[in-house]
Amino acid sequence: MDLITDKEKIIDDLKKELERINDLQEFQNLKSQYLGKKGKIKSLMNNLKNLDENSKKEYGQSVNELKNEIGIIFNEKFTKLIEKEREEKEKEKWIDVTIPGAHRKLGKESLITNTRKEIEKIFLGLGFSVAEGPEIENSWYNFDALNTPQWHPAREMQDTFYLSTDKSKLLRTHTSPVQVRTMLKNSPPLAIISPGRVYRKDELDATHSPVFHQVEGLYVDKNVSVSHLKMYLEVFAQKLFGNKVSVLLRPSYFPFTEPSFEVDISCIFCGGKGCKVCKNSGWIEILGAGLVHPNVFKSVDYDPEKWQGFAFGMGIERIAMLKNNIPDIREFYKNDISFIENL
Ligand code: FA5
Repeated sequence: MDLITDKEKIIDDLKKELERINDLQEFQNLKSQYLGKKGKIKSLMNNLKNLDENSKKEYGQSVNELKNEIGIIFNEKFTKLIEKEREEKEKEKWIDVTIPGAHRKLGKESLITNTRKEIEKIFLGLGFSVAEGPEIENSWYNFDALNTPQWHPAREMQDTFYLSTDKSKLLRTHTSPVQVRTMLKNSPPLAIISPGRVYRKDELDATHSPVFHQVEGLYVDKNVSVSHLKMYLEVFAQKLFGNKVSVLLRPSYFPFTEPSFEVDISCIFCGGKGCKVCKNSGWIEILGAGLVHPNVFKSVDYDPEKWQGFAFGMGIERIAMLKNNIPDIREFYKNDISFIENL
């Protein structure tokens, strides 16, 4: 047997076979075909017994050399396969940091919050501070202390959600009870605004909602008159709607103010000439106001001979509708994404 010729062929064949191998399982199978118990090297060794003593040593050495060479070839391939496997795993984990990120839609402030903040900012700039009160209110704060005892017909002006059969607990119908709470806690003079949610048994339509938001204003000092009220409201309206806006006070009635007014601004759509929005009157109503009634001062232990004040209350939704040309209050509560996005 010419082992040298055989050796070259064996190595050639092995290299060709290894070229085709791509995974470790196939590699192990091939390795045992060469180096395993029943492998090629083993069967070459088995030939030893047929050789005479002189040839045995040389043959044995030659097979061992072949075995070592094959071992080196398998080790080289093994290193390549392991490297290939590592690269593949790396590729699976690879992140392309240059790909633009997925666009996440960011939420934005609701128009009601936005309008509330705008109103707050104006009054904070005029020296007012912000006060808050509870939405579940005691009827004394919501009505009695505001000169509206239980027998008073004005209680019917605001259709109330009562929370107890004796009508002592209710959902506040306006932000005016915060006036009472603030005056009970603080001595005059004071200037506050109070934003918040209010509730009324009103049918939902284009301009009414059973839940809506108001901003209350209260100013108490000595010698306060209607001209102070008008001046503050004019500054407010001009900051909110523009310098050309003028303010009109129309006589009205609220039990907690005397005199009382409905306050209009000149129509922001036609400049006062008359249009569909202002029903050709040239004026748009934005809030209720008046001088604090002496009985309200008495219920919080302020001396009405010494102190005067003005108060006002506006609906935030109505202001936001005017400013943003929204024809229907129900838009605020529909959660229609195109309405929200376009604001
Ligand atoms: C009041 O609630 C008085 N507390 C305001 C006030 C305060 C007057 C201090 C004098 C002194 P009125 O009921 O008019 O007033 O409501 C005030 C504003 O709330 C209205 O001008 C309107 O803009 C808004 N409003 C009233 N009812 C609703 C409703 N159902 N849905 C949305 N907005 C409403």
